[in-house]
Amino acid sequence: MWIGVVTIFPELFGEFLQTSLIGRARQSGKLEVEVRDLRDFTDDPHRVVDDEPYGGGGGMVMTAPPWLRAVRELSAGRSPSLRRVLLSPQGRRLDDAKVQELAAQPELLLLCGRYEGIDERVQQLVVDEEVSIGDYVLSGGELPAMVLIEAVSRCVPGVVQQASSVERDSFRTGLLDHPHYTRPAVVEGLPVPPVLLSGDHAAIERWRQQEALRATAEKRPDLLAAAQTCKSQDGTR
Ligand code: 4GX
Repeated sequence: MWIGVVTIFPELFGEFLQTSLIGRARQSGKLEVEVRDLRDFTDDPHRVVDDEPYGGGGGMVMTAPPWLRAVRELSAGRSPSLRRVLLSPQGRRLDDAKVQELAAQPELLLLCGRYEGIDERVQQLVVDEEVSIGDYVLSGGELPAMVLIEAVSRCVPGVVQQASSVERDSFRTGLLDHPHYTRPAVVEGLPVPPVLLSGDHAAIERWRQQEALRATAEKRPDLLAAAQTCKSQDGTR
């Protein structure tokens, strides 16, 4: 999978792209990430990318021309299915379904805005969809882009070594994860649930399923309700 990123802070992506799962996915060639500086697409010597808003009101707005150049230059020679995604609080909220949909694309181009946002005509001309990572305000689209890259990468075949761990991930099953334990067996007087030491794999599986259900009912009852609706809609009850 190829992911392009346009930002005025390309350095923010450095360590992130070299570390752990993403670093390995890039080294193995399963993932290619091309981060470009928006300022490289300006034509003035001061590399200015913002201006005052028409209508006043303070704050600054990113100007359209560098974005149009950047998106068009990075799109050239890419597949026609390239999805151009703007990260913004006005976008559709990112969830597991959207992550899987984006991961199924061979190519994504992520636009990371700053300030009050980007001239609206950029959206009209070169953006396919707007995605938000949640209802809170950040200072730029870079962290949202990293969130999206990390979530999407996990769905690219071969990126997560153990495919079963992706299938078991919360949300893929419709449930939250069950609790996890590792050594030592007792932590400040708290023991590991004995079933996990029993060696009875069927009993362990039942316990995990039951704990996943319990955790979901307690922490995210809305997920259980949604899973019920899905099941009754697809007719499997
Ligand atoms: N989920 N922000 C983007 C500037 C901006 C505004 C409008 C384009 C259009 C955010 C979020 C988020 C803050 C990133 C404003 N760029 N992005 N930035 N929550 O809060 O995605």
